[in-house]
Amino acid sequence: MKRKRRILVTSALPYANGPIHLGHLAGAYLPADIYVRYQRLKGNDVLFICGTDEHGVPITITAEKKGVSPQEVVDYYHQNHKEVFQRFGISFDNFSRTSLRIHHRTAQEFFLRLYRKNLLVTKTEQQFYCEKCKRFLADRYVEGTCPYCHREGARGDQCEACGKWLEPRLLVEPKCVICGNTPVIRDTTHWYLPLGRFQEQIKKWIDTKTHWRDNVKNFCYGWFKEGLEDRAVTRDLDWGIPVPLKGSEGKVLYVWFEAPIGYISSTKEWAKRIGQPDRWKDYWLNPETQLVHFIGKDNIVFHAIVWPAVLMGRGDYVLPSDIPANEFLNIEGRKISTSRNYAIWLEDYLNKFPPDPLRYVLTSIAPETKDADFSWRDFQARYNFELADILGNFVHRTLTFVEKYFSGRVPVPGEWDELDREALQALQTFPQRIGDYLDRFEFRQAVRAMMDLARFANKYFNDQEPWATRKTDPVRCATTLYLCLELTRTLAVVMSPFLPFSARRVWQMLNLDGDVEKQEWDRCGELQLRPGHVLGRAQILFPKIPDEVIQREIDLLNRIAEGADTGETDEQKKLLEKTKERLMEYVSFDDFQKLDLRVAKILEAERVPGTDRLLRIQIDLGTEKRQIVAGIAKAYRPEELVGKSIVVVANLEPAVIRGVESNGMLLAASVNERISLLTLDREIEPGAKVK
Ligand code: B3M
Ligand code: ZN
Repeated sequence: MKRKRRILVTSALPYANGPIHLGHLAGAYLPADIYVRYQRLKGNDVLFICGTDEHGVPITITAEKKGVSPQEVVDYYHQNHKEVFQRFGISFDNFSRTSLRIHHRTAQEFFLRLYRKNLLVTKTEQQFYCEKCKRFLADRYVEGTCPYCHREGARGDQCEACGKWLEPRLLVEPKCVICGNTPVIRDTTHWYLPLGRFQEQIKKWIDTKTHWRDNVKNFCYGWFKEGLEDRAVTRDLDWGIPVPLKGSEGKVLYVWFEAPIGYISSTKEWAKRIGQPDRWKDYWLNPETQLVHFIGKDNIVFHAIVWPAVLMGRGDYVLPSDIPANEFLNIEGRKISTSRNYAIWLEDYLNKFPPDPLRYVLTSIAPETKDADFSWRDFQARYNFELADILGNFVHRTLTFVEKYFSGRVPVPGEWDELDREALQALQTFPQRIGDYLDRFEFRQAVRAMMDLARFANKYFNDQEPWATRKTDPVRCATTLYLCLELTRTLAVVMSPFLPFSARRVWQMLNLDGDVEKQEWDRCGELQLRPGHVLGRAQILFPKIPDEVIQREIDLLNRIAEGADTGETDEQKKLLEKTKERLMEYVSFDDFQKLDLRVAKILEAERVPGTDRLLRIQIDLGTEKRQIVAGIAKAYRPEELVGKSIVVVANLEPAVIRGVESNGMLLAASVNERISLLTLDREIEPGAKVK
């Protein structure tokens, strides 16, 4: 038996100050989730840790700009991140938050430990101070021109253009971001981590990391070349973790000092939750633990240099074994810009499409070694021509063939021929090959190898011509379909890290016991199906996405790029709504008039396959016929709807719900699970306006 490895995987703690977009996913979350799901299937002891980063200037600035408290901002986004990650299938073992007491204590304890070991230096230095706002301008509170690359818009802590980490007072032409005033210089005292003292040790340690990605190593060597300097680990702010020393009122720990400690606090919270409060030590205080930090490239210096220095200074904690940092993701050839809302927000995506297609595409184009570009056309092509035409098609043709000609039971195989032996070989070798890529964090290659197995399977099906052998050589045909079903089963297992939702559906279609997620990766290529086993029903895994649907997404991005649409997500609007609600309870008549409410007659209704809530409804709107999807299947049977006159919002932006296009929304009243459709008091023709 191979020994179980103990692996602690973290994803960068997202700032709880804005929604999650595709760039975040591609950088720190999706690859981590794929890796973790794979390691679980390998039977390794893996723990997946994350949580929201709730301190620091990004949060307070967002709060000030929106006119709400920092607490409201982080409460909202913590919940929001938790939900969207879950909907996207990111399988954290624990999703914590840095505002918890357990984290405050852990971070303060780290600070004190370093302080007592004389590893923190006190210095009085000059900082920008805004006389109008009456405060020191920490980090992003001040903006100006970068002293190194001379580009404008550099923030106090970092220049995004050249990536340099800045000392705020070096900014040229500084401005307070809140009031726009030019700040003055004042003295303030802070604690500094003398990174220079750790340089040799860190460099030696990184020298041993021969397997790290070049981008990460080169970045670090760049820093060593310039020489590491003292870095302040405290700030003058009132939002954050108080410095645990006397006479340090008004000072908090620098967010980048405490946030990585959040990985430890989150592990502690997990251990408590499972009722084994000391279990976190098995990971953090165990030199055998493989500690893997998934991050975006803008976080490299903090994870590969500052954080290891803190851990080395502290002693007895495990150091990171791998830091697979990803480059950036662009959208339709442009840089993502959260301030201009040029992004694709995960929540918006999930309101229109299922998670797996995006998981597939983002992995196929993963920005592993260089920046990557996401485009909707490419998304559609990869979805339609790979997921649907190759993987989905193979599963579907296999299952429908068996349904039709073997009454839905696993056939009895005969002797293997040459092609069968190739299939057996593929079953044996592919899981290993895909796994090797994943172990090396080569996700693009891994997902391609997964698709190659599906490609191979299709070719095997074609070459064996079961539609012909069915009549000429039934045993040959049975053998072929037996192996196709085995290929389907193996595919379900190896696709599950990438496409967990679809893998589960394949498992159901095969009507197999247990969870696909609980299978053994190393044995998933062995023949396991019992002849005679009754299969489930074949379903279409990936219904094609039509051009219009994609065009709408492209148009939306273009409008945002041209400044014609704010591009704000539903949830950003909600947060604003929440604040507005208190001030304004009325909507204007103009606003009401924007809704195009119409009478519609229901022509047909049917369940959306694979859901228990959704109906696909064809309606007559007088001038046109349309399809809408409505979540009323628990309250209405399709038959009882036909012929009813209802009210719909005719100009609601179309959406794809569970792969089905919906062009409008019907109105219904609901209390908890009870639903009552709005119908009409007296007959009136479809298309009549409701006002
Ligand atoms: N909150 C920065 C970011 O979202 C950040 C990471 C913390 S990881 C300890 O880019
Ligand atoms: Zn100011």
